Amino acid sequence: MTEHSAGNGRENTNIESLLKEGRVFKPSAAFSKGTEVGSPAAWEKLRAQASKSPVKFWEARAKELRWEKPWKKALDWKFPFAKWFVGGKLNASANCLDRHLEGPRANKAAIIWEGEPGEQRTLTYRQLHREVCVFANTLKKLGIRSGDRVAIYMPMVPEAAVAMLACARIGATHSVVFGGFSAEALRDRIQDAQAKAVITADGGWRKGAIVPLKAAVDDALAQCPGVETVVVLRRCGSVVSMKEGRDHWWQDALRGVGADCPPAALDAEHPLFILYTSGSTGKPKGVLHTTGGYLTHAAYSARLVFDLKENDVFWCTADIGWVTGHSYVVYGPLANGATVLMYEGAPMTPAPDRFWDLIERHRVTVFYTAPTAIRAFVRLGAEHVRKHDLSSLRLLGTVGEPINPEAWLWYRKEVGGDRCPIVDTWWQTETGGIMISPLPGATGTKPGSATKPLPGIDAAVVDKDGKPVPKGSGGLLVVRRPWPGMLRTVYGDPERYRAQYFSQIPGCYFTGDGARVDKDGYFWILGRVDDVINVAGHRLSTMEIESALVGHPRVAEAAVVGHPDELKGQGITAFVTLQTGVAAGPEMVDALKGAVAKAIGSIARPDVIRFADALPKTRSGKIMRRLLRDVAAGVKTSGDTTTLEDFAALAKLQPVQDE
Ligand code: 7RM
Repeated sequence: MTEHSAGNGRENTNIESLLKEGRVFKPSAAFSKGTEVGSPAAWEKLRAQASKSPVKFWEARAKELRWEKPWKKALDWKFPFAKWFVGGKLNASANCLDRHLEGPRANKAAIIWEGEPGEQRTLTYRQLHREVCVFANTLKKLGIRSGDRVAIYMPMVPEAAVAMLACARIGATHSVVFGGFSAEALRDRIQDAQAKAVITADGGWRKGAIVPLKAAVDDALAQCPGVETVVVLRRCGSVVSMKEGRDHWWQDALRGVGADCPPAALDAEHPLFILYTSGSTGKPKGVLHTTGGYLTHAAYSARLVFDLKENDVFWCTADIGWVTGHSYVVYGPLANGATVLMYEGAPMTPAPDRFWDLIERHRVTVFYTAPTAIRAFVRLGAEHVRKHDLSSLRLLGTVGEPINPEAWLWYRKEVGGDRCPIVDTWWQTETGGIMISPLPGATGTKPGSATKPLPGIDAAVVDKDGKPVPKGSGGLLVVRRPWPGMLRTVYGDPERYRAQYFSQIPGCYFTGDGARVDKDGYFWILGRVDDVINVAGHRLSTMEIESALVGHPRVAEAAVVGHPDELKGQGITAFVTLQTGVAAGPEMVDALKGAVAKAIGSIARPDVIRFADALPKTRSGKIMRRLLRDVAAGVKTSGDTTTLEDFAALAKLQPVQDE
């Protein structure tokens, strides 16, 4: 099967002809009727308004939030540093909680949660508010103050959202670290953010086993003297060690703590969170987001793109350790007073129909997931989906990587019953919220295209000089004007912020993605043009993996590239040169994979390790990645190889059988 085929041959033929037709899927009149932006004309009106006076447009969106004090200046733009809603004061947790307690939403479900083993809990807005207030007071009691950084390393349980919102309530900046990251990755992030406290759990359930989160925290903290306080949620009941004076059980710490906790009135530019993401160079970057602009963008995009209504049950399957979990599990939907479903565990546990079972039982109406998950479901077969009544669904979404049209069409037919629009949403950790996406009641969709920039977002495809490329040609995806949800800096490293995002294309924010725009103005994302690879929707830096490999005492040199993978989008191939005299073999393969998992986490474990006597290099000593990518993809090498320092190197590359 090629990367872009799925299902049986007959289905494929139909899909092929369907794609050739260039069919546009228009929203049904019934769907459009109930939406805020319900026609191409309404969309165009909004877009025109936004491009005529973008700052005014965003001010109107910001006014939909609750402010303690109005701003004096909507945008202060000193390239490449932006400040939005300067002088304004607000609190993100008050916008997500207190605001909804005044009307009928008070007793509406905010979070419906299901643990992997099957436990269920529902927290109304009033209950969630109370939990956040008590926990915020607990953090204060433990010495956490406004401006402190707090690392959150939690499973997908309601307390993860409580921890984030409690930090936001008192002005502590949270830095959520994905629970799948290793102790070393956690340590690096804690150190870089200079976190003073860590909020974690004894463990979390995944694939029927306990992920030992607290043990990883203990390992990490051996090298983080700055951490004074650890709060540990008792989730699994597993045995963990507790360090006297430093570690506190969550459930014990909040005993006797009151629920009266007025939200701190914070500057619009107060740092709300840091989230680490992989870039093309060096260690992960701490992407910094602030309060007013981020929340404006998250709330506006959640409402328009997901068409959130009072009766919706919105399920975004992302972990809170990723930006998608920040913006579309927590801040975006809760700012809109929506009901979110939160699920702790793996999609195939205990059976391949777990997701569909969840949708059926909780009557999920809007479902947002990753193409890699959809491809895994395609492979398992539609019978698991068909066992369930998914008639509650009315809208589907995807995020994280390009979706191949076959998976898109399967999603639409098998999950959406041919009745639900699909929103393919393009955005990044750095952008804070969705940037390019259909509006479901207005935009005709083409399978595989994220369609058009949201009103207010000035995205374009340009060449290296920043000049727009002709329609239909590939180029670099940039954003030409600041937007409220944009990152403000790389934490502690403004120069890196400038170099990474604002120095490559004159006057623009550079996304790192390639794209093309078709004759109808639709954007087609072509993937990363830098050394970032996208494995199952997870962003990984080839350099980080390389540095984990060369950290092994027997490794002389390593080069990591992505190869096409039917399921994960990209897989990881590592080319390794060992120290002289070290034998390559299966033990070495295991040792190296283990070294990467230890340094970063299992998500970064290479699929294939290939040993070489020498890596192919240019005269200036640069590893020829393009060539290695071709080798890894199993295709004949193309292009010019005359700059190869060692022609023999290519011939010597030996595949080592894997798994
Ligand atoms: C939200 C998120 C960002 C990178 C981005 C792209 C890729 C994300 C899409 C997509 C094609 C999409 N944040 N990407 N969404 N590619 N179509 N709809 O994923 O920071 O982790 O990754 O993901 O390459 O630059 S992220």
